[in-house]
Amino acid sequence: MSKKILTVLLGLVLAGTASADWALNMPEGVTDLSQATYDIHMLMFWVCVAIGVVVFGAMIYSLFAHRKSKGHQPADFSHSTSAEVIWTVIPVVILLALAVPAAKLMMELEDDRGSELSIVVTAYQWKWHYDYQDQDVEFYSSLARPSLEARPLGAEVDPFGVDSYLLDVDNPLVVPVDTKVRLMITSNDVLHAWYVPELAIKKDAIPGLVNTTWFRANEVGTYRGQCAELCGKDHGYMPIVVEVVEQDEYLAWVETQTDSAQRFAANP
Ligand SMILES: [Cu+2]
Repeated sequence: MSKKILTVLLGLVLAGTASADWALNMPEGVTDLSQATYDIHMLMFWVCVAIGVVVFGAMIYSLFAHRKSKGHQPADFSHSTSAEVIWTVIPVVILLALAVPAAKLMMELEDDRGSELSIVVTAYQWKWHYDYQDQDVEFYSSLARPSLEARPLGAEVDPFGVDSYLLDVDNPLVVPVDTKVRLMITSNDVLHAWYVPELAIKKDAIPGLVNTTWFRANEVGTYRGQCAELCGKDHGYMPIVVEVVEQDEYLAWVETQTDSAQRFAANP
């Protein structure tokens, strides 16, 4: 029996090492605000750890040091004003100390002034549409073909052989690095949510309403996300891919996009 348990545990450990980018915590991300979000998350985590150590430490110490078998008698008071003041004041002070940096960061997250590029993001069942303002660029972004072909039950394509299975799209969102990008997020049908962890953005896409958010990516790279609001049967099949590229690469990409748009307009 114990051999069986050991085998199961070993299997679990090996399964963990097999998935390379397995992680417990939230990512630090690639924007200043994602780093700030991570830092405040860790600050609150360690405050909670400290509170846990003090509370459970006092409790466990009391249980052992004042146990009945040592001859201790229970106290019989029913009210203590000083204890009530202490257990009210200490949490209030801790909460206020945490609320100040949290509120400051929330305000920064909402401050989309001075953005250099604006993109309207519209969610559909089950894909995304990106419309670059001030540029003649707009396109749909849906699940990439290899994932699409491997998706059905009994498909001939093996999902394990597909790169970034269910996390890849045909047309990624392309943005320049070190640029303040404003996203205006809405929906054409039901509730969706635009969620990219590395950018620290999770914003609801609501029909009839425009939610605004922004990011400035510090690093060139590919950042993946998913729809984060249950939106129907293909909710799990509308991933998000953001390609952050160098400025000149971005301009070249815009050029190709407008070229193909013009060609299509001339000869649909
Ligand atoms: Cu959705």
